[in-house]
Amino acid sequence: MTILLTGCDGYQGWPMLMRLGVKYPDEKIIGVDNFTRRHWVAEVGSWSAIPIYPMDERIESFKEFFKLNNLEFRYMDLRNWSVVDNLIREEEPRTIVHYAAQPSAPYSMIDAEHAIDTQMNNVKSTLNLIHSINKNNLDTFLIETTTMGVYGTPNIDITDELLPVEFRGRKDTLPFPAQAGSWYHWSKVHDANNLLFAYRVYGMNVIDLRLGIVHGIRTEESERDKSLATRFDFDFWFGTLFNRFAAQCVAGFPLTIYGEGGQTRGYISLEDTIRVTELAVEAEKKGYNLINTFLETASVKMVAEKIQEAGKNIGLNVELKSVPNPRKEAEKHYYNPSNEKMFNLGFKSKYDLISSLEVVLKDLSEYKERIVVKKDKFLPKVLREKL
Ligand code: USQ
Repeated sequence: MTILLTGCDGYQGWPMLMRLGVKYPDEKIIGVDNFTRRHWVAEVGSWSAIPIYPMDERIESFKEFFKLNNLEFRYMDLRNWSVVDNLIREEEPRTIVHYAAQPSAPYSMIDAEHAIDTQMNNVKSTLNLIHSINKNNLDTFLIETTTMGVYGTPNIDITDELLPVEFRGRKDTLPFPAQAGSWYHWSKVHDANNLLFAYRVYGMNVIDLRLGIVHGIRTEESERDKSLATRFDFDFWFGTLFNRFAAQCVAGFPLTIYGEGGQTRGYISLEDTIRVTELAVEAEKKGYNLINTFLETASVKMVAEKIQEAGKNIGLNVELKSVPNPRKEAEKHYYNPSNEKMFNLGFKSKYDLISSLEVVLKDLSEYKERIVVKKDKFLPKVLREKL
C-alpha cells in the first residue's frame, strides 16, 4: 500500500512525512514537493530561523535514526496534470495527505501576480488530485488541510456541521458561509467547495481539516536530531502569529500587535496538528468529513501577553507595540468555533500555547543571530518606513 503526501518539504509536511514513515513501516510513503516554499521565502528576502537540510539528506538521516527505508521523495509540480496523473495511476495511493499550498495571506496580497499565482497554484493542484483519483477509479481517501480562515469572523458560533437555516418560512441545512480575509484564504474556500463537490459528484472520500494557526517547532520525530528539523518562519509574509512573536521575543524586537489586537483565532501546535492528521489517516472515514482543527482560541493581545510573561521568566524584557494594521480585518469581534469532532477522532493534545512557548523560546534562542540579521523582515516595507 502507498500513502502520498504533498508538500513534504513544508513546515507541517516534513514532520508528517516522518510520522507516516514511522507509523506505517510496511507501506511506501511517497512525499512530493517542488521546493517553492524555499523560493517564496527567499523571494521576500528571508529564511527559516532554524536551518533546514536538503531533502536527500533529510531522508538519509531519517533512515539512519529510525532504521526505516520506506520514505521516497519525488520532485513534482502538482499543477502539471500529466505528472500528477501518472503518479496516481502508477501508485494507486490508499490515502493522499494534501498539504502542498502557498499558505501565506500577506504574500497573496502583494499584487495581482501573487494573488493569481496563489489561487492558481492551490486550486489547480487540488483539482488535479481530485480528477486523477476519479479518472483512475480509485477509492483513495483525500485529506486536505484547509483553514479556519474559510469562515472569517461571523457574529454567530462557527460549526463544522451543516448550518440550519430558516429563510422566508422555509428551512434547510447548508454549508457554513465563507467570509475569508485574503486571496490565500479564498483559495482555500475554493478548495473546500471543490472537495465537497468531489464527494457529491464522484462519491470521493474526503476529509477537510480546517486548521487554525499552527505554532511550535518540535515533533516526536524532528526533535531527535538537527538534521530532522522542520522550517520555522518569522518574517512578515510567512511567519504566523505565535511563531513570529516568539522570534521577536528572542531577538529583542517589540511584539508587533496589529491595531487593537482583539483579532481572535484558533491555535494548535505543530505536534498536535500532526497527531490530528495521523488520526484522520487512520480513521479512513468514508464519504465527506469536515473537521475544525484547533485546540484553543486566543486574541492577538492574549498571545502577546503570554509570550511577554514567558520571556520575563527567562530574563527577557519583552515590549508590546501596537502598529497600524497592514490588513483589512475586524480588530474586535465575536469568535466561538466548535472543535468537538477533532476529539471524536481520539485526539489528545501534547502542547497547548503555554507548554509550546517554553520549548519554542528555548529552541529558538540557539538561532537568535539568524533572526536578528533578518529583523527588518518582521515588518512590511510600508510599516518599516512609517515607524
Ligand atoms: N497579526 C498581528 N501581528 C503580527 C502578525 C499577525 O497582530 O505580527 C495578526 C493578523 O493581523 C491576524 C492574526 O494575527 O489578525 C493572525 O495572523 P497570522 O499571520 O498568524 O494568520 P493568518 O494570516 O490568518 O494565516 C495563518 C496561516 C494560514 C492558515 C491560517 C489559519 O498562514 O496558512 O490557514 O493561519 S487561520 O488564521 O485560522 O485562518
